[in-house]
This record gives sequence, structure tokens and C-alpha cells, in this order.
Amino acid sequence: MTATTVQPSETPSEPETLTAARQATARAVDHLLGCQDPEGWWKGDLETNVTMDAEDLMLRQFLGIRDERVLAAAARHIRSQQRADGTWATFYGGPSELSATVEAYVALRLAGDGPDEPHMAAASAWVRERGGIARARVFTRIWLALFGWWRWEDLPELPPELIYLPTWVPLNIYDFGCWARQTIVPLTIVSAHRPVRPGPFSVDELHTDPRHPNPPRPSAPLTSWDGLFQRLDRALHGYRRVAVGPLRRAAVRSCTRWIIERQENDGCWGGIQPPAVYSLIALHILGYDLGHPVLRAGLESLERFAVWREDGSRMIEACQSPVWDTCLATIALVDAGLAPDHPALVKAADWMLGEEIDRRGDWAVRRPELPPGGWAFEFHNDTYPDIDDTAEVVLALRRVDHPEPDRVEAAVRRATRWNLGMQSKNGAWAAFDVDNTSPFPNRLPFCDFGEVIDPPSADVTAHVVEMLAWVGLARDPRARRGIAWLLAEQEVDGAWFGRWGTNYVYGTGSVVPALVAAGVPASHPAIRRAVAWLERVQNEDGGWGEDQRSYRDPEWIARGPSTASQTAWALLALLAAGERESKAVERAVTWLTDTQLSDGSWDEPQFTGTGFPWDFSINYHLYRQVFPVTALGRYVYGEPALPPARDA
Ligand code: R01
Repeated sequence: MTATTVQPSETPSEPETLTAARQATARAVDHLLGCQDPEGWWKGDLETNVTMDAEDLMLRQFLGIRDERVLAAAARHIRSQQRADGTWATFYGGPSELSATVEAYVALRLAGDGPDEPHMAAASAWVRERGGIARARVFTRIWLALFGWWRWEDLPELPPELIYLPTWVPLNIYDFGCWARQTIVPLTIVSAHRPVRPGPFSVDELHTDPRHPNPPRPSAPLTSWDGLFQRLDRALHGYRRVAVGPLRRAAVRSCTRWIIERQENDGCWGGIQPPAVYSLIALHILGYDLGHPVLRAGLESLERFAVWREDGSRMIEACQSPVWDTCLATIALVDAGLAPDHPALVKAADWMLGEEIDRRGDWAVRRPELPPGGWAFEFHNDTYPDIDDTAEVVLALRRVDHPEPDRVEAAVRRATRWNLGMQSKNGAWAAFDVDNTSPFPNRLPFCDFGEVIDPPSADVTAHVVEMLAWVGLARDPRARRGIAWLLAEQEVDGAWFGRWGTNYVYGTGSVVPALVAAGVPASHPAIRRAVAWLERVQNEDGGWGEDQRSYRDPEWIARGPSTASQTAWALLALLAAGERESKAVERAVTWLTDTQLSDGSWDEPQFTGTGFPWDFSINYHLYRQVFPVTALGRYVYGEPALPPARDA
């Protein structure tokens, strides 16, 4: 070393970890800035599983609009996801899953793969071994019934007359979470019509015994809830035989109107793929031809869910996350030291302001007096703004130094009023609705997949509490009720459950920063227990990882290979709890800086997002970037300073 580069001994040099973090943050910020769309938004791929691709192909087959180029590219993606044993999983590294394997297999057959090719024979053998089509979920069997590969009579009944149940009667459509509601209404039309457009081949190889393809399902005792709902289903099958005539026709018309009223101006439904697919099928069997404006716009909107890759494969996204990705990226960049009036941030804020939803949606059924003012997750989803996006957009807007502060504040005020109005009666917040907690939808034999209700969760409640702190309302009684609910919801080991992110690391990483922002001291026993839990479950390598299996098996809580997003969530909690100088934080920062790629990004094949716990997992491709940027940024530049309180 030459004399000129020697540090003067009286100025202690910066700790190595901090230097590395500073450099990693700068590279990560540059990478994130490079991902912004010229219009101001960010959008990472939203990867789920091959049922999306398979259902897209089956829809095209059903409607008679097969396209060989699409078929080949989608098949290429589906094949790329098949594992060595011939099966498919629903998340990276997950166990083989029967319904996904059946659907992917059928899709590949539509694409021309022969049943005797080794990869196909392996799949069908595994399906037979696991009980065949008869053991697949209801959605899968509905798809097969559309092609005559399963009997409609052997599916649970869901009558269109459901639409007539008033909102105070159990099982009315507003008792279902909005994603399930939008899926179920078109499916009532489909199951009332029981359409069959025979498939171009047989799938006998997916039955354990093709001569008896529909073995009876075991009945539950009459005295149990399940037994009662099985009876209800049998009664509905009986009702079906007499449900002809004016009432049925009027119910189908009401469902049709309900669906058409909810088509977005981009042609989609709710911004998510499944309701769009089922709405198109329902309308088509009612006689809407493919050239009808409603159908044409719907089909065009489906095309926008396709991600074409350089290798010639085509993946279908379940939905798109531009609002969510944009608010998270904005927060990350400000926390990582970008000037709050940086043009990229002003542009992002402008784009978010333009996305505010100013009309009522399904949420108004339970809150008719509440004025609108929130954000949805997607580009076009005006009927279903969500509380989580609204909270994070406010947190983002409050960080940006925008040239029109009054315009921003007015939007923030409307959003705050809307989120406060959407508080459930237990003091907490859910994603889309108020008090959507009915125990009945989950009992229906029809509902054997995913979540069908939208009860409050700790992660969303935390984001709202943090937002309230940032608009100066931490001491408002409504914020206090949220805080009390969060404190009561902590698990005995110190963690919080993660509903929309995986899993306890997400819950804990959301709640701790929110509680601290709202004034809970870092010395509070709840915060101490959370810190102790995070330190206890930190991986040897300094990171955190939690597999989707944690939703099924407590052995898997906080267990899994370290990932960038989950390490960042844990780090956010530790930093908020005042642990900046701890060994755990130093090891976490080192894990992030050591695993960063040369382009400033991170690899993350693991699925750390949650659509429905266990059943529907999401790999948000931008999570690996936005959360490390936020966490490293706070490590380098300190915790974000709350803006001065304003009058509520
Ligand atoms: C689906 C389905 O594909 C689907 C797709 C997206 C969601 C729910 C909530 C949010 C908003 C975003 C996306 N935030 C609360 C999340 C924040 C991280 C849900 C479902 C699959 C099967 C059926 C979704 Br049935 C219906 C829909």
C-alpha cells in the first residue's frame, strides 16, 4: 500500500459491512431504476403455476380458437416446469400436486404430446397411483367435464339462484371473498348449463379404473358440518331437476348482468385470470359469439396475461402487480437515499395518482355510505380496490416530494378515510372487504381449493397501522384498536402469521416496523419476543428462508434456504427494533451483499408470495429487488423519518 492511500489513524475507517452495504445499495438502486417503465410504473413477472397455462389452453380449445403458435409456446413452458418424476408442483421445490399434474398433462396432450411418450407416461402413471382424476380438485374436474372427460353429475352443485340471496342470508355471494365471488358467479351459469364439447381424445389413462371413472366419495356423518353440507349439495342436485322455467332463466339473466357490469374497461374481470376465463365460458355458452364486443374485449385482455420469453416459451400470469410493485419500489428508492424529488419518483407518484379509484365497487355493499378513494393491485380493477395497496401507496406518496403537494395530500386524505372506513369490527383490516368472515363458504363441497373468505390479517393490519402513523393518526382510537389487535395476534413464539406473504417471516417483518412507527417502544415485550424469534430462526449463512410448507406443517416454520426477500423482511424488523448494531443484522447485511449479482439484482427461484396459503403460491419477481433495497437502504441511511403530523 502506498503512503497516499493510508487512512489517517485519527479518522476511524467505516466498518467493512457498512461500506459493502453502501455499494450494494447503490448497485441495487441502479438496477431498480433501470426496471421502471417510461410511464412511471414498475411491474415484475407474477409467476404462479402451470394450471394458469393449462387453463388458458383448455379455454382456447373449448372456444374453438386453438392457435398453434400459442399452443407450442405454452407447451414449452409447461414442459420446462415438469420434474424428473413426471409431475408438476405449485411452487418451486414443492411436492408433486395432483390437480396441477392432471391439468398440465391434458394441456400437453392438446399440444400434441402422445400418451406413450416417456414424460407423459410418467405423469399419467403418477396420477393413477394417486387415485386419478377422481381425487383432483373441483376446478380441475369442471375443466374435464367441459370436454366430456368427467360427469357433470359428479360435481358439487352451485345454482345461479345464489345471486338472489339477500346480503344477510348465509352463503350470499358477498359472503365470499371477492376473488371467489367473481369466479363463482360465472361458474353457476356454467354448472347450470353443463356444456360438453367433446375433447379430441380420451384421457382414460388418468383414471385408476376407466370402467368406473367416478368412484363415490366417502360421506361424512350427518351430525357433522361436512355431513350437513353434503346433504345440502345433494338437495341442490335434486333441486336442479325441478329448477327449470322462469326462475332459473331470471337467475341466469341476473348473473349475466352481474358479470357484464363488472367487466373492466380493458376487457378483463377483477384484473385476475380465473374470473376472466370463467366469465368468457359462461357468456359463450349463453350464446355470446366470439365477435361480441364483451367477448372480444375479454379475449384480448387474456392475451395481456401472457409473458413471452426469449426461449420461445409463453407463461401466463394469474394477475399483474403494477400498483403494488410501484409503491414498493418508490418506498425502497427513497429509503435507499434517492432524493425525494428525483424525476423517477415524481413520475411514479404521478402514475399512482392517476390510478386512484374514484367510484364505488363491491366493497360498498357493506359500506354504502363510505366515499371511494383507494388503489387496486392491478392496472384495471376499479371494482376491487384493496386496503393493502391503498396503505402502501399512501406510504409511498408521503415519501415523495411532489411539485403539487395539495393534490397528493387530497388523494392521501381520501385514501385514509377509505381505509379507516374499511376497518373490520375486530379492529383489524382484511384485503378487500369488511367483516368477510362467514364460516359457511369454506364448508361447501364446491370450495375444496384455496381461500374463499377474506378475514382480517396481521400483514394488512400492520400496513394500515404504519400508514396511519405516517399520516399522523397513530394515536387515533381506530389505530389503537388495530395495534391492540396486532399485539393480541402475536404467536407465543414471538412471530406473526403471514397471510399474503410467506409466512411468519413476512408477518413479523410487516408488524414490527408498523408497531414501532406507531409509537410502540422497541423495548416493548412484544418487540423483544419478535427479535428473539428472528434471531433464533436465522439461518447459519446469515439469511432467512421460509418454505410454503410452513402453511401445512409447523416443522417448516421459518425453515428453508435463505432468500433475498425474506432476509430483507427480517432485517426490516430488526432495524425497526433498534438492533442495527447487532451481530444478527451484520450477518444479514453480509448475506445480502455477498449474494448480490453483478448487475445489482438477486436470484430468487423460491416463491415468497402467497395468494392462498399452501394452495396458491406466488413468485413476485420484483420482491427480490424492492425488499433488499429498502432493508439495505435503512441499514445505510437509517430508519425513514415520519413526516410531521398533519391535521386529520
Ligand atoms: C385466483 C387467482 O389467480 C388470484 C390472483 C391474485 C390474487 C389477491 C390479493 C392481492 C392484493 C393481489 C392478488 N394484496 C392483498 C396482495 C398483497 C401482497 C388472488 C387470486 C386463483 C383461484 C381463484 C390476489 Br378460485 C381465484 C383467483
